[in-house]
Amino acid sequence: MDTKLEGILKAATMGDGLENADIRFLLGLKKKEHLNALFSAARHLRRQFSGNKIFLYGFLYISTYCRNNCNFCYYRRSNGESVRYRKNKAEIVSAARELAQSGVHLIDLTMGEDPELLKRKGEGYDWIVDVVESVKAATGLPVMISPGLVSEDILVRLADAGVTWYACYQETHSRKLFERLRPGQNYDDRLTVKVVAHAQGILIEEGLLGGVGESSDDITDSIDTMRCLEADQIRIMNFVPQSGTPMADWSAADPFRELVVTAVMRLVFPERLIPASLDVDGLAGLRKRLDAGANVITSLVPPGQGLAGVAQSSLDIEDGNRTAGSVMHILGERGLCAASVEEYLAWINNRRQALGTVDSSRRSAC
Ligand code: SAM
Ligand code: MD0
Ligand code: SF4
Repeated sequence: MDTKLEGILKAATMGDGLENADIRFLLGLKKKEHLNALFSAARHLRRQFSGNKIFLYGFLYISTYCRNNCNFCYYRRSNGESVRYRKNKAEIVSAARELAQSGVHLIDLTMGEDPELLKRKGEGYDWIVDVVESVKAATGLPVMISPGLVSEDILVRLADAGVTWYACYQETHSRKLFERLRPGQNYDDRLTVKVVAHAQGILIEEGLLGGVGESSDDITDSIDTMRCLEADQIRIMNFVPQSGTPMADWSAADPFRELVVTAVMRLVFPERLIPASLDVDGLAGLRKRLDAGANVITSLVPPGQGLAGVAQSSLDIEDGNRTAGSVMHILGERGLCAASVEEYLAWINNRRQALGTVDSSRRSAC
């Protein structure tokens, strides 16, 4: 193996972390033998910090209406082709219960920035807060909310309602690329809202899009920002072109982009949560994402309820291939197993204690 690569991986597995120059070097790996060494180092660190335990996240896209026009997104305001629905509280609670009974550790409530809710201002958010409280009461599980950009007073109300996670992905930390992806949206607002959520005691997930024109320097900058934010869960999802959108004719991302960045994230953040999402390549994409060091399986969607995914709005959902039951044999093949809910709650508590010791003023400078 290349001696430089060997040195970087050895230092990372010894817990010495990675310099930005090391990250750029790893992002440029092409040889199968070198990539396999990177993935093996990522799995070594996952084993060291989380054993063989994998967390499972249920996913409910509760409203697919959105006021924004993100160029990569199937549910962008002006896409006449996209499937639009708004689930009511009873439907959401029932689906959440089914997910909880299937063995997931968390319920992720995701939505577009729904104009119907937003025009009702505080009352619209009353509904979201009520849904969070009802899902928590019905399942006893931690809840992640992914509603897009929200104001500080809404985050305070969500924290009071007991929400555990806030997911709001920057996609990129290149302002130029951000504007191309999320035209008309404010880069700083979307970054700062995560700092505000953290200050409210809500754990945050930061996420990137892969294959949208980002450079290795862009990804290195993103990883630096994730360090600065002290993001508790970090991810990259390969971009999936969507019909009816300005990026429909883009070629799909290099499959290795998501895997290499996932493995590099594992080397930089050995103790954090890093998803293997079923929302990009479905169940068929799970093995390689686990082999790259992921320790959470996300986007588990109950069939038969008219629920959609994000990047893959329908893949593997109605045939029941995005359920906790459908991933167990793959975990077994890899010598992995689903964690218990208690182990997931322990991870959250440990993370909160670790955060308590971090100088939070640093984060506002990210
Ligand atoms: N509306 C909320 C928001 O924008 O934060 C939540 C919706 S969903 C969780 C939004 C995320 O899904 C985006 O931030 C992006 O990272 C991911 N996503 C959306 N469309 C995608 C696509 N075509 N390919 C890959 N990821 C996509
Ligand atoms: C996933 N489809 O985990 C979901 C979604 C939003 N918090 C998560 C992108 O892949
Ligand atoms: Fe709306 Fe979120 Fe899609 Fe952007 S990514 S169009 S904010 S649902």
